[in-house]
Amino acid sequence: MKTIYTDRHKGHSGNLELVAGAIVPAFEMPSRAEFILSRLEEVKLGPVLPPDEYDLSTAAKVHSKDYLDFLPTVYPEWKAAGREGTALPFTWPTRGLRGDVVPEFIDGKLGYYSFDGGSGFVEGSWDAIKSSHDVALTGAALVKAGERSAFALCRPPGHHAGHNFMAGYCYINNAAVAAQWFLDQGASRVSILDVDYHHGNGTQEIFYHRPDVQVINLHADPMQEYPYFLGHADEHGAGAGEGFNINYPMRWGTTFEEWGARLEDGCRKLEDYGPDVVVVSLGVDTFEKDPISKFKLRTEDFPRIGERIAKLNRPTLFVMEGGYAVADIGINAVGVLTGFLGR
Ligand code: SP5
Ligand code: ZN
Repeated sequence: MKTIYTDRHKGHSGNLELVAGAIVPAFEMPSRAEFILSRLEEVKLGPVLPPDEYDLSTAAKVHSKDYLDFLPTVYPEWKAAGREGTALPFTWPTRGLRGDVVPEFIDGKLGYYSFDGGSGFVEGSWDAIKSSHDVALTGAALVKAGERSAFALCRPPGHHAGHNFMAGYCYINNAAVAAQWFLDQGASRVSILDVDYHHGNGTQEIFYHRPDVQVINLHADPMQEYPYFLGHADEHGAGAGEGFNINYPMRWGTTFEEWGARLEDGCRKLEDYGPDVVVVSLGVDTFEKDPISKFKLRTEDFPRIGERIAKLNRPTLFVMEGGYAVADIGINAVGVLTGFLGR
Protein backbone atom coordinates (compact mmCIF):
# COMPACT_ATOMS: atom_id res chain seq x y z
CA MET A 1 0.00 0.00 0.00
CA LYS A 2 1.30 3.45 -0.94
CA THR A 3 1.37 6.20 1.68
CA ILE A 4 1.16 9.92 0.98
CA TYR A 5 3.09 12.06 3.43
CA THR A 6 4.87 15.40 3.68
CA ASP A 7 6.76 16.97 6.57
CA ARG A 8 4.95 20.25 5.95
CA HIS A 9 2.71 19.22 8.86
CA LYS A 10 5.61 19.98 11.21
CA GLY A 11 4.99 23.73 11.08
CA HIS A 12 1.73 23.08 12.93
CA SER A 13 3.37 22.60 16.31
CA GLY A 14 3.64 24.13 19.74
CA ASN A 15 -0.03 25.08 19.71
CA LEU A 16 -2.28 25.05 22.74
CA GLU A 17 -5.87 23.92 23.30
CA LEU A 18 -8.59 24.65 25.82
CA VAL A 19 -9.67 21.43 27.55
CA ALA A 20 -10.72 20.27 31.02
CA GLY A 21 -10.39 23.69 32.61
CA ALA A 22 -6.94 24.44 31.30
CA ILE A 23 -4.99 25.75 28.35
CA VAL A 24 -2.59 22.92 27.60
CA PRO A 25 -0.22 21.80 24.82
CA ALA A 26 -2.44 20.27 22.15
CA PHE A 27 -2.63 16.47 22.26
CA GLU A 28 -2.60 16.61 18.47
CA MET A 29 1.16 17.04 17.88
CA PRO A 30 3.73 16.44 15.10
CA SER A 31 5.22 13.30 16.68
CA ARG A 32 1.94 11.50 15.93
CA ALA A 33 2.65 11.52 12.21
CA GLU A 34 6.34 10.74 12.80
CA PHE A 35 5.55 7.59 14.78
CA ILE A 36 3.14 6.39 12.10
CA LEU A 37 5.70 7.07 9.38
CA SER A 38 8.48 5.21 11.16
CA ARG A 39 6.21 2.24 11.87
CA LEU A 40 5.07 1.89 8.29
CA GLU A 41 8.69 2.04 7.16
CA GLU A 42 9.56 -0.61 9.75
CA VAL A 43 6.94 -3.04 8.46
CA LYS A 44 7.68 -2.08 4.82
CA LEU A 45 4.07 -1.19 4.13
CA GLY A 46 5.05 0.27 0.75
CA PRO A 47 6.39 3.42 -0.92
CA VAL A 48 5.98 6.80 0.78
CA LEU A 49 5.19 9.52 -1.76
CA PRO A 50 4.89 13.30 -1.44
CA PRO A 51 1.56 14.98 -2.24
CA ASP A 52 0.80 16.86 -5.44
CA GLU A 53 -0.56 20.40 -5.12
CA TYR A 54 -4.31 20.77 -5.55
CA ASP A 55 -6.35 23.95 -5.66
CA LEU A 56 -9.27 24.39 -3.28
CA SER A 57 -12.03 23.95 -5.89
CA THR A 58 -13.10 20.55 -4.55
CA ALA A 59 -12.85 21.76 -0.95
CA ALA A 60 -15.15 24.63 -1.96
CA LYS A 61 -17.91 22.09 -2.66
CA VAL A 62 -17.90 20.87 0.94
CA HIS A 63 -16.83 24.06 2.75
CA SER A 64 -18.13 27.60 2.32
CA LYS A 65 -16.01 30.02 0.34
CA ASP A 66 -15.86 32.53 3.19
CA TYR A 67 -14.60 29.86 5.58
CA LEU A 68 -11.89 28.72 3.15
CA ASP A 69 -10.90 32.36 2.58
CA PHE A 70 -10.70 32.89 6.35
CA LEU A 71 -8.31 30.01 7.17
CA PRO A 72 -5.12 31.43 5.58
CA THR A 73 -5.80 34.86 7.12
CA VAL A 74 -6.02 33.68 10.72
CA TYR A 75 -2.41 33.90 11.79
CA PRO A 76 -1.56 37.07 9.83
CA GLU A 77 -4.56 38.79 11.44
CA TRP A 78 -3.62 37.42 14.86
CA LYS A 79 -0.15 38.93 14.52
CA ALA A 80 -1.55 42.17 13.12
CA ALA A 81 -3.54 42.43 16.36
CA GLY A 82 -0.23 42.38 18.25
CA ARG A 83 -0.56 38.79 19.41
CA GLU A 84 1.81 35.86 19.43
CA GLY A 85 1.47 32.23 20.54
CA THR A 86 -1.62 30.23 19.63
CA ALA A 87 -4.62 31.90 17.97
CA LEU A 88 -7.67 30.50 19.77
CA PRO A 89 -11.33 31.56 20.02
CA PHE A 90 -13.11 32.20 23.30
CA THR A 91 -16.60 33.40 22.29
CA TRP A 92 -19.14 31.43 20.25
CA PRO A 93 -22.47 32.32 18.61
CA THR A 94 -24.74 29.94 20.50
CA ARG A 95 -28.58 29.96 20.63
CA GLY A 96 -30.09 33.42 20.79
CA LEU A 97 -27.06 35.20 19.34
CA ARG A 98 -26.50 36.41 15.78
CA GLY A 99 -25.13 33.57 13.66
CA ASP A 100 -25.52 35.46 10.41
CA VAL A 101 -23.03 38.30 10.82
CA VAL A 102 -19.28 37.68 10.65
CA PRO A 103 -17.44 39.99 13.06
CA GLU A 104 -14.56 42.09 11.76
CA PHE A 105 -12.01 41.49 14.50
CA ILE A 106 -9.99 38.26 14.62
CA ASP A 107 -11.31 37.10 18.03
CA GLY A 108 -14.86 37.33 16.73
CA LYS A 109 -14.02 35.60 13.47
CA LEU A 110 -12.30 32.73 15.30
CA GLY A 111 -15.44 32.19 17.37
CA TYR A 112 -17.75 32.52 14.37
CA TYR A 113 -15.89 29.83 12.44
CA SER A 114 -15.52 27.24 15.25
CA PHE A 115 -17.38 25.51 18.06
CA ASP A 116 -14.56 24.88 20.53
CA GLY A 117 -11.10 26.01 21.63
CA GLY A 118 -9.46 22.92 20.20
CA SER A 119 -8.28 24.14 16.81
CA GLY A 120 -5.50 26.63 17.42
CA PHE A 121 -3.34 28.31 14.83
CA VAL A 122 0.39 29.00 14.86
CA GLU A 123 2.62 30.41 12.12
CA GLY A 124 2.83 27.16 10.14
CA SER A 125 -0.73 25.98 10.63
CA TRP A 126 -2.24 27.06 7.33
CA ASP A 127 0.58 25.47 5.31
CA ALA A 128 0.10 22.23 7.26
CA ILE A 129 -3.68 22.35 6.78
CA LYS A 130 -3.28 22.87 3.03
CA SER A 131 -0.69 20.10 2.79
CA SER A 132 -2.96 17.70 4.67
CA HIS A 133 -5.73 18.46 2.13
CA ASP A 134 -3.24 17.78 -0.68
CA VAL A 135 -2.20 14.49 0.96
CA ALA A 136 -5.83 13.31 0.99
CA LEU A 137 -6.44 14.24 -2.65
CA THR A 138 -3.17 12.67 -3.81
CA GLY A 139 -4.19 9.45 -2.06
CA ALA A 140 -7.61 9.66 -3.71
CA ALA A 141 -5.96 10.06 -7.12
CA LEU A 142 -3.92 6.88 -6.56
CA VAL A 143 -7.09 4.93 -5.80
CA LYS A 144 -8.86 6.47 -8.80
CA ALA A 145 -5.87 5.43 -10.94
CA GLY A 146 -6.41 1.81 -9.94
CA GLU A 147 -4.66 1.20 -6.64
CA ARG A 148 -6.70 -1.15 -4.46
CA SER A 149 -5.96 1.10 -1.50
CA ALA A 150 -3.85 4.04 -0.35
CA PHE A 151 -3.01 5.67 2.97
CA ALA A 152 -3.28 9.45 3.26
CA LEU A 153 -1.16 10.24 6.31
CA CYS A 154 -3.02 13.48 6.96
CA ARG A 155 -2.07 15.87 9.71
CA PRO A 156 -3.93 17.88 10.91
CA PRO A 157 -7.00 15.62 10.87
CA GLY A 158 -10.36 16.68 9.42
CA HIS A 159 -13.55 14.95 10.55
CA HIS A 160 -14.74 17.55 13.09
CA ALA A 161 -14.53 20.35 10.48
CA GLY A 162 -17.91 21.16 8.95
CA HIS A 163 -19.19 23.30 6.10
CA ASN A 164 -18.06 26.53 7.75
CA PHE A 165 -16.35 25.71 11.01
CA MET A 166 -13.24 24.18 12.53
CA ALA A 167 -13.07 22.22 15.80
CA GLY A 168 -11.29 19.37 17.56
CA TYR A 169 -7.89 19.79 15.81
CA CYS A 170 -9.64 19.87 12.41
CA TYR A 171 -9.79 22.66 9.81
CA ILE A 172 -10.41 21.21 6.32
CA ASN A 173 -12.38 17.96 6.27
CA ASN A 174 -9.89 15.87 4.32
CA ALA A 175 -12.11 12.76 4.07
CA ALA A 176 -15.08 14.84 2.87
CA VAL A 177 -12.96 16.56 0.23
CA ALA A 178 -11.66 13.18 -0.97
CA ALA A 179 -15.21 11.78 -1.16
CA GLN A 180 -16.38 14.82 -3.14
CA TRP A 181 -13.39 14.43 -5.48
CA PHE A 182 -14.28 10.79 -6.20
CA LEU A 183 -17.82 11.87 -7.11
CA ASP A 184 -16.49 14.63 -9.36
CA GLN A 185 -14.28 12.03 -11.04
CA GLY A 186 -17.27 9.85 -11.92
CA ALA A 187 -18.12 7.78 -8.86
CA SER A 188 -21.87 7.57 -8.24
CA ARG A 189 -21.72 6.63 -4.58
CA VAL A 190 -19.05 6.93 -1.89
CA SER A 191 -19.16 5.57 1.66
CA ILE A 192 -17.23 7.21 4.48
CA LEU A 193 -16.59 4.80 7.33
CA ASP A 194 -15.44 6.78 10.38
CA VAL A 195 -13.81 4.62 13.07
CA ASP A 196 -12.30 7.46 15.13
CA TYR A 197 -13.29 7.46 18.83
CA HIS A 198 -15.03 10.81 18.42
CA HIS A 199 -18.13 11.33 16.29
CA GLY A 200 -17.24 12.82 12.90
CA ASN A 201 -19.72 15.65 13.27
CA GLY A 202 -18.25 17.65 10.40
CA THR A 203 -18.53 14.81 7.92
CA GLN A 204 -22.09 14.10 9.04
CA GLU A 205 -23.12 17.75 8.71
CA ILE A 206 -21.55 18.16 5.28
CA PHE A 207 -23.35 15.19 3.73
CA TYR A 208 -26.50 15.04 5.88
CA HIS A 209 -28.89 16.00 3.08
CA ARG A 210 -27.13 14.05 0.33
CA PRO A 211 -27.74 10.53 -0.98
CA ASP A 212 -24.44 10.26 -2.90
CA VAL A 213 -22.27 9.92 0.23
CA GLN A 214 -23.17 7.37 2.88
CA VAL A 215 -21.67 8.32 6.26
CA ILE A 216 -21.19 5.61 8.88
CA ASN A 217 -19.83 6.64 12.27
CA LEU A 218 -18.68 4.44 15.19
CA HIS A 219 -17.93 6.60 18.20
CA ALA A 220 -18.29 7.45 21.87
CA ASP A 221 -21.83 8.43 22.90
CA PRO A 222 -22.21 12.23 22.65
CA MET A 223 -24.14 12.13 25.94
CA GLN A 224 -20.75 11.44 27.54
CA GLU A 225 -18.13 12.55 25.09
CA TYR A 226 -16.95 15.29 22.77
CA PRO A 227 -18.33 16.62 20.41
CA TYR A 228 -21.46 16.36 22.63
CA PHE A 229 -23.86 18.06 20.23
CA LEU A 230 -24.11 15.56 17.37
CA GLY A 231 -23.73 11.82 16.87
CA HIS A 232 -26.90 10.30 18.34
CA ALA A 233 -28.38 7.09 16.95
CA ASP A 234 -31.53 8.84 15.72
CA GLU A 235 -29.64 10.99 13.20
CA HIS A 236 -30.41 9.18 9.93
CA GLY A 237 -29.92 11.94 7.36
CA ALA A 238 -32.62 14.27 6.05
CA GLY A 239 -34.45 15.02 2.82
CA ALA A 240 -32.72 13.32 -0.10
CA GLY A 241 -30.12 12.14 2.44
CA GLU A 242 -32.63 10.27 4.60
CA GLY A 243 -31.23 6.86 5.50
CA PHE A 244 -27.67 7.61 4.38
CA ASN A 245 -26.28 8.66 7.76
CA ILE A 246 -25.72 5.89 10.30
CA ASN A 247 -24.46 6.42 13.84
CA TYR A 248 -23.23 3.86 16.35
CA PRO A 249 -22.75 5.72 19.65
CA MET A 250 -21.15 3.55 22.35
CA ARG A 251 -20.64 4.10 26.07
CA TRP A 252 -17.33 4.73 27.81
CA GLY A 253 -15.55 1.44 28.49
CA THR A 254 -16.59 -0.21 25.22
CA THR A 255 -14.35 -3.15 24.24
CA PHE A 256 -13.72 -4.70 20.83
CA GLU A 257 -16.37 -7.32 21.52
CA GLU A 258 -19.10 -4.70 21.20
CA TRP A 259 -17.22 -2.31 18.92
CA GLY A 260 -16.46 -5.09 16.42
CA ALA A 261 -20.13 -6.12 16.35
CA ARG A 262 -21.10 -2.54 15.50
CA LEU A 263 -18.42 -2.47 12.81
CA GLU A 264 -19.92 -5.63 11.36
CA ASP A 265 -23.38 -4.05 11.29
CA GLY A 266 -22.01 -0.89 9.68
CA CYS A 267 -20.12 -2.89 7.07
CA ARG A 268 -23.29 -4.74 6.10
CA LYS A 269 -25.11 -1.44 5.64
CA LEU A 270 -22.19 -0.28 3.54
CA GLU A 271 -22.43 -3.42 1.40
CA ASP A 272 -26.16 -2.81 0.91
CA TYR A 273 -25.40 0.72 -0.28
CA GLY A 274 -22.82 -0.59 -2.75
CA PRO A 275 -20.42 2.34 -3.06
CA ASP A 276 -17.85 2.64 -5.84
CA VAL A 277 -15.21 3.60 -3.29
CA VAL A 278 -14.75 3.60 0.49
CA VAL A 279 -13.07 6.40 2.43
CA VAL A 280 -12.03 5.32 5.92
CA SER A 281 -11.66 8.09 8.50
CA LEU A 282 -8.96 6.26 10.43
CA GLY A 283 -8.68 7.30 14.06
CA VAL A 284 -7.00 5.02 16.56
CA ASP A 285 -8.03 6.95 19.67
CA THR A 286 -10.29 3.97 20.51
CA PHE A 287 -7.11 2.45 21.99
CA GLU A 288 -7.26 1.53 25.67
CA LYS A 289 -4.26 3.73 26.54
CA ASP A 290 -5.40 6.80 24.64
CA PRO A 291 -4.93 9.80 26.97
CA ILE A 292 -8.17 11.59 26.04
CA SER A 293 -10.48 8.65 25.29
CA LYS A 294 -12.36 5.94 27.16
CA PHE A 295 -12.76 2.92 24.88
CA LYS A 296 -10.84 -0.29 25.48
CA LEU A 297 -9.56 -1.50 22.12
CA ARG A 298 -6.25 -3.34 22.33
CA THR A 299 -3.36 -3.32 19.88
CA GLU A 300 -4.33 -6.79 18.58
CA ASP A 301 -7.82 -5.49 17.71
CA PHE A 302 -6.66 -2.99 15.11
CA PRO A 303 -5.62 -5.51 12.41
CA ARG A 304 -9.08 -7.04 12.70
CA ILE A 305 -10.60 -3.68 11.75
CA GLY A 306 -8.49 -3.71 8.62
CA GLU A 307 -9.44 -7.32 7.83
CA ARG A 308 -13.15 -6.48 7.95
CA ILE A 309 -12.71 -3.41 5.78
CA ALA A 310 -10.77 -5.49 3.23
CA LYS A 311 -13.72 -7.90 3.02
CA LEU A 312 -15.83 -5.01 1.69
CA ASN A 313 -13.81 -5.57 -1.46
CA ARG A 314 -13.96 -1.96 -2.66
CA PRO A 315 -11.26 0.54 -3.64
CA THR A 316 -10.33 2.05 -0.28
CA LEU A 317 -8.70 5.30 0.79
CA PHE A 318 -7.53 5.47 4.40
CA VAL A 319 -7.42 9.04 5.73
CA MET A 320 -5.68 9.59 9.08
CA GLU A 321 -7.76 11.24 11.79
CA GLY A 322 -7.16 11.00 15.58
CA GLY A 323 -5.10 8.93 18.03
CA TYR A 324 -3.11 10.48 20.88
CA ALA A 325 -1.29 7.60 22.59
CA VAL A 326 1.77 8.70 20.68
CA ALA A 327 4.04 5.77 21.57
CA ASP A 328 1.45 3.28 20.28
CA ILE A 329 -0.15 5.23 17.45
CA GLY A 330 2.22 3.81 14.82
CA ILE A 331 1.67 0.17 15.65
CA ASN A 332 -2.10 0.68 15.95
CA ALA A 333 -2.68 2.74 12.80
CA VAL A 334 -0.35 0.61 10.70
CA GLY A 335 -1.94 -2.47 12.29
CA VAL A 336 -5.23 -1.55 10.59
CA LEU A 337 -3.41 -1.26 7.26
CA THR A 338 -1.47 -4.55 7.54
CA GLY A 339 -4.70 -6.23 8.63
CA PHE A 340 -6.32 -4.83 5.49
CA LEU A 341 -3.50 -6.27 3.39
CA GLY A 342 -3.84 -9.65 5.09
CA ARG A 343 -0.32 -9.76 6.48
C1 SP5 B 1 -9.60 14.32 15.43
C2 SP5 B 1 -9.87 14.10 16.89
O1 SP5 B 1 -9.71 12.98 17.39
N1 SP5 B 1 -10.21 15.19 17.63
C3 SP5 B 1 -10.52 15.04 19.01
C4 SP5 B 1 -10.80 16.33 19.70
C5 SP5 B 1 -11.15 16.11 21.14
N2 SP5 B 1 -11.21 17.32 21.88
C6 SP5 B 1 -11.82 17.25 23.19
C7 SP5 B 1 -11.13 16.29 24.07
C8 SP5 B 1 -11.75 16.20 25.45
C9 SP5 B 1 -10.86 15.36 26.31
N3 SP5 B 1 -11.32 15.33 27.66
C10 SP5 B 1 -10.50 14.53 28.56
C11 SP5 B 1 -9.23 15.24 28.95
C12 SP5 B 1 -8.34 14.30 29.75
N4 SP5 B 1 -7.20 15.00 30.27
ZN1 ZN C 1 -10.87 11.39 17.72
